[in-house]
This record gives sequence, structure tokens and C-alpha cells, in this order.
Amino acid sequence: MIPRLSSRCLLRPEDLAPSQDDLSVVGAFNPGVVATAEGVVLLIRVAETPRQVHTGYVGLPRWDVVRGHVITDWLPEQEVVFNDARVVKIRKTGLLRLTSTSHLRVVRSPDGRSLGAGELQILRPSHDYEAYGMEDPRICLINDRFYITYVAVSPHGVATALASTQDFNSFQYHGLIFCPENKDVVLFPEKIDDKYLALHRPTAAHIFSRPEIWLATSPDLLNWGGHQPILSATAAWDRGRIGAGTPPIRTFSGWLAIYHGNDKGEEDSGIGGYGAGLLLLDLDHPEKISRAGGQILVPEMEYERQGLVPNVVFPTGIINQGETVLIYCGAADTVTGVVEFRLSDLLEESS
Ligand code: BMA
Repeated sequence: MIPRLSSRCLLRPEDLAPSQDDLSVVGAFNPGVVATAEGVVLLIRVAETPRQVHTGYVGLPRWDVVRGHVITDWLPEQEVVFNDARVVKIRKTGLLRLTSTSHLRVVRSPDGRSLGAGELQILRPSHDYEAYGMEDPRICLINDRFYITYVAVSPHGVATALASTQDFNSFQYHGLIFCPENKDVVLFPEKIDDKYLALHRPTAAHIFSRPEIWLATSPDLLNWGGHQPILSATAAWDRGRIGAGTPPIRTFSGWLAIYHGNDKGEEDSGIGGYGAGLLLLDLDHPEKISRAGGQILVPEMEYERQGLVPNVVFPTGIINQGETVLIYCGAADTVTGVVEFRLSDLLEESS
């Protein structure tokens, strides 16, 4: 395994105030991250649960997207099946509900390794397709504008939406760009062959394939086509699931893309462990994998192994510092960690 130069827990749920008095923050994780002229901006997924407890009932939060606040549906416990810490299944309908709901929050950092002070801008679900929450944002700077792809969860399914901003104070919403079920969408920072590019992760109800990462192209960032699979999970560590993690960054060896994998096998119970792997994609033909570097992160720090969902390292942001890169990961679906690698180690190790 490539040595980590450093690992640090950057943000915990207790660092953030809840968005409402009747909610508790239970997760501050899976952040989109970008370096700006004013320092590093992290767009954090903030997960909240109802503070109240009603014995014999389970509280399932959702957003009233018109009024912009969270309401909780209380269901008798016997009407639901407890799947895992993240979801329950409603017996009558067979449909899933989340046990927490997420919004996005701007957190600033002067150097990417410590937190800064200042007003924290909140992005609350405000569209039907976000009624169960906004999750796992990724940020990509394209032509002087920051584009944010995020997972939009609702009774319509799990889809990916696009928003953009110039200053992380005001945001423009561009709607859904990948319909259910598709998540883990990351944009490339440059056009190639006059087309924008994205990695995405379609999930089918009928299992004909192993988990796969796909590439798509677009003339305008809104309409996507030219879909093709580029990576199929084959290793023990990623056989359960794979998905793009951090937006690809240009290096002399190719597009460096860090992705996540889950090791849950067909026969395993529980959620399985999540780790990170490394891909180098050809600079001019990113549908071609130049080098598959294998796994680079396993949950090893205490905060990666213990939390709401134990044993999860989920990479979502990257900053290239020249000699080293900082990789930002959600850890155990609870906190945000940052891991530093020497760039040359990542590029050489994958050869
Ligand atoms: C994935 C996503 C992430 C989450 C991870 C571990 O499928 O839902 O948001 O961090 O599982 O629970």
C-alpha cells in the first residue's frame, strides 16, 4: 500500500450547529473540495436526525422543499424493517426511507488542513427531487465557474443534479443531469475534443453486470450522451460497488482519478468496507485506462473504522499541491478526513 504522508480528522458533527433546533447533526462527511484564491472551500454533506425519541416509533426525516425545513414522519417500529444504519424498508410498500437527511454546507479552510472561521452558507433541499436530501457533492472548476454535482435523493429515486457558483455565496441550480439510479458523478476540468466529460455510476435493478464506472460526454454540461463503461470491478476490495470519487486531475502521466470500492460479496451480510483505488486515464482518450493502480486507502484510522457506518473511507475531493496531493474523504459516514500522499508515489506505484 502506498504510504500516507499524513492523515487528519478535519471536521466532526459536533463542529456544526444543526439546521433546526429539533435536529441533531450526526454526520459531517463526503465533502466536495476546491482550492480558490481565498483558500480552500469544502462543501460538506451534513446529515441530521430528529432529536426527539418516541418509544416504539421510528422517526424518518424529509424536507418540506417549499418551506425549506425538515419534517419527521413517525412510523410504528413494526411497520418497518431495519436494513442498516442508513435506511429502513417500509413493510407495506417495500420502499426504502433514509434514517437521516442531508443538506450541504460551505466550510472554509485557509490551508486545506485546518478549519477557518466565518459564516457557513447552507444549501437546503429546495426541489422535489431532493426531498430526502442532498448528498456527496463533488466540485470542479471549469472556465472560472465552480460546478457542483451532487446526489439528489427523493421518492423519485437516487439521481444526480448540477449546481454552480462563482463565490460559494449564491448558487445557480441546473436541475437533474443523470436520472435514477445514477450517482458518483464527477466532471473533468477541461473539454476534450470540444466536449465536456463526466464519470458516472449507473445502477441497475437487474444484475447483468459487475459494478461499473462509465464515461459520458456533453456539449453543455446539461445534456449527456456518448455513454461507455470504462471500469468493471474485479478485485476483492471493490467487488461490491465502485464509483468515481474525486474529480480527475491532470498529471503528466494521465488523468488521476481516485475512486471508491466496497468489498461486500454476494454471501456477506452487512454493508461491507469502503476503500479507495487509483486510476490513470489517457489524457486525450480518457475512456482508455492507462494504468489501474489498485487500492490506495483502506480504513485504518480510528475515525475511519468507528462511526455511524464503520470501516468507510469515501474519497470525494482532491487538491493538487504540486509535490503532494490532499485527498478528502468521508470517514465512517460520520466525519471528514484528509490524507496526504506524495504525487510521485501515486503515479509510480500505479505503473
Ligand atoms: C455509498 C454512498 C455514500 C456513503 C457510502 C457508505 O453507497 O451512499 O454516501 O458514504 O455508501 O455508507
